[in-house]
Amino acid sequence: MEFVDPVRVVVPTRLAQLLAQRCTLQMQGYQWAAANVAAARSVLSENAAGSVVAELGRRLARSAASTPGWAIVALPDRLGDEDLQRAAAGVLSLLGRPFYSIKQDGRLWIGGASSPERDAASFGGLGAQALHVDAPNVQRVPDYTSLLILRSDPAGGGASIVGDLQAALASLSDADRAVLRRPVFFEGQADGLLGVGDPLLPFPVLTDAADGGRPWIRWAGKLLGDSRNYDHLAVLQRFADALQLEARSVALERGQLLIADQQRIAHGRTALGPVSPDDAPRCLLQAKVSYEPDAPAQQAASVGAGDRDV
Ligand SMILES: O=C(O)CCC(=O)C(=O)O
Ligand SMILES: [Fe+2]
Repeated sequence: MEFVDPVRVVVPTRLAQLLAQRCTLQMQGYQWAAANVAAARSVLSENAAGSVVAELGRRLARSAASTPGWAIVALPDRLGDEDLQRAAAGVLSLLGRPFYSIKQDGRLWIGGASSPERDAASFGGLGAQALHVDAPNVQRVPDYTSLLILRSDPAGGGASIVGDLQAALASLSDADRAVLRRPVFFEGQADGLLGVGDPLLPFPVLTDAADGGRPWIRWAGKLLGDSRNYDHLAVLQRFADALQLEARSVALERGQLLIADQQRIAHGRTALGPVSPDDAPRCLLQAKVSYEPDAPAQQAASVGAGDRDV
């Protein structure tokens, strides 16, 4: 797998501090409170934030044809943990409405320190995690997912992996695609999730877009290990192999926020290193975003596209 050192979208300290001052972690149900979204967008429409908005739009806007579909946003690592969460939520609001799909004390940012007590391949576990989209088994897959690193793995493991789902799909035969369109696939459970519609089990891996846009690809590496999918194992394996060719690994530091458009990009991680009693473990948080076409970074990209056409 290729290791990449991508360009990071840098949020200047003053801007991050302003976001942390003007926003809270207050929720409205499972969504970040509307007052927070408004406050964040207001801070980011001034204060020389134009390049952050434009850069995020260039990497992540849905309307832009050839964007990578993922970004790493670098917030100042000396901000406190809560300020990082507020500032990161503000950045997410450039793409849509931040929310949580898994209720964990009603917090926007779920997760915490990694632990050997968790299942190795799960959130907060110590093992590798195969490429996947979060919540593939629901009616409305979260549009964007994000991971905020509060502490990287002291043993040097736990790199993030991203893989381009659409590129992998493009390399498959029509016959394989036809199999993936069948609503027969199983992965995990989806009870009690918020903001994502009802559970969809079984589900089609591939759902074409009604409007000719990008299809949804409900992918999780764990599909390969579920005996309910064994009739279609060969096709799943071909997709997994194609996706692996697209996989890139990136090492994230404290204050860095990985954002992935789940319509385009699957994510995962490499295994963490051995846990040591002398070091605090890796600590990371996760929040989702539902796409809003009028969000500032979505708009910035459409303006840019129009400019180029003229
Ligand atoms: O630990 C990580 O880096 C990724 C975790 C994740 O993507 C998940 O649990 O869904
Ligand atoms: Fe995930």
